[in-house]
Amino acid sequence: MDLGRSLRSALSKFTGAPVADEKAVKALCRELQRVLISSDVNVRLVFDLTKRIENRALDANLPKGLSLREHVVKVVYEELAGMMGERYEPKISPKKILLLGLFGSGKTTAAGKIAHFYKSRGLSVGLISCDVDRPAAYEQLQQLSKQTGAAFYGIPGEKDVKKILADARVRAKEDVLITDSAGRSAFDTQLVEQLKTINNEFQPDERFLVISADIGQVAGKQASEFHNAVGLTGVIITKLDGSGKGGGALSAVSSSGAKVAFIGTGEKMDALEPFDAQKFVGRLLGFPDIGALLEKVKKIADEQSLPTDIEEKLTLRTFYEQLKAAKKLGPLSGVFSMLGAADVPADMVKNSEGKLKKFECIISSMTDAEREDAELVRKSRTRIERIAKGSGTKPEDVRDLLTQFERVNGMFTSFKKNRGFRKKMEKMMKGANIDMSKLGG
Ligand SMILES: Nc1nc2c(ncn2[C@@H]2O[C@H](COP(=O)(O)OP(=O)(O)OP(=O)(O)O)[C@@H](O)[C@H]2O)c(=O)[nH]1
Ligand SMILES: [Mg+2]
Repeated sequence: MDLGRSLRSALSKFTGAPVADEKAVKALCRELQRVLISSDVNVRLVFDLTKRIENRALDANLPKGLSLREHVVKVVYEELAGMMGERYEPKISPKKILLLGLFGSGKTTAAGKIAHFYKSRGLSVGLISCDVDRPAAYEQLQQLSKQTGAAFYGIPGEKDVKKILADARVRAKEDVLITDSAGRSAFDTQLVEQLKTINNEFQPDERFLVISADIGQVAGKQASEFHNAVGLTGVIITKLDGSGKGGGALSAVSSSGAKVAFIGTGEKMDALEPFDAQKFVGRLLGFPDIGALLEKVKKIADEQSLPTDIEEKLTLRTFYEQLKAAKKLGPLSGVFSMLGAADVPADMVKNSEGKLKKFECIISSMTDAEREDAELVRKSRTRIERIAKGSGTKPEDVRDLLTQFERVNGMFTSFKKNRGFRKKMEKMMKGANIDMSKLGG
């Protein structure tokens, strides 16, 4: 299970619990400990984090206007972001960048990606091959320069980095120059010596250590070692897409005092982004814009009277109204996890947003009886065909609606017994101006 999924599931257990109290906060903290430790976050960091979350969450002075649930979600988000680091904003200006790191960490790929990054922002870029150890390194970087449209400098077969850099110094006139260096299986004096030579000859503005996320918390130790030896200006964490230890790597680098500059999330040239801890954690938690979401949930919770007779059975009509309500609230998945439901299948969220209009037509072509009982429709091909015809859609569309409905119905059945979820749902429907008393049943 990836980190984001586990974190969302931990949070939704909390937001969906019948009561949000001290006991629930403690259970959430225990769950967070389990999740973070399995992402290889250092145990000490984890305990410090959950201690802070607990203290802040149970602080008697709740911020005005926030319920305990909302407050805790916010605290968890802020503390996680604080643990993962800060935000790097690369200046779009001429500079020299040296990439260094151990074998296979992703240096050469990162050189190509950074070239793409600055090229697509209008600067000219040159790539310099200073990996004099690995025979194919020259061709690999040359290939990436072709792919990204960057200039390429290097001397095939040359073992002296000084000569390569002296040649590049004369010829390379690009705004951004990126030097790729050789890796080694371990941090040793030979590697350090070579890096020092490159450093002297190239005089880079940025010295970025490239680390693969899959080494987890060892990344912190590595960052310190390299920093002490050659002085780092930042760290690039690659392969965050394929590792369950990304949380460990990020938090360890951040606690070592080094700054995470970029993160790599794939093999393609555009799979690199400047690191922004808040954005990163927001995405992990399923709230790309958590501030806005909290605002909305709060607004809805502020609405006073709740409808008294809530119909517990989900019908096609209530289903449709729910989709519509959730859509009004913004990112569907975020809303659902806030309500205490587990992740809504991603494909359904995506689909439902595009299909609302169609669903509306289909449902309006149904008889009252059909709206109340989806089984009537499912069992009858003639009904499906009639509804499709009446709504200007295809029988597949009607069946698609039924399938989506069934999936949500399953979720709904398991959550409707859950008071926390129901209350929120009622408020949400209310906030979206949907009159529950007129719906379904
Ligand atoms: N999934 C994924 N793969 C990556 C990422 N970055 C690099 N890789 C892959 O990791 C492997 C090693 O990448 P390189 O860029 O050659 O690593 P290196 O540090 O230059 O390796 P050496 O020069 O041998 O030390 C390649 O197969 C890359 O495609 C990433 O962010 N995500
Ligand atoms: Mg390489």
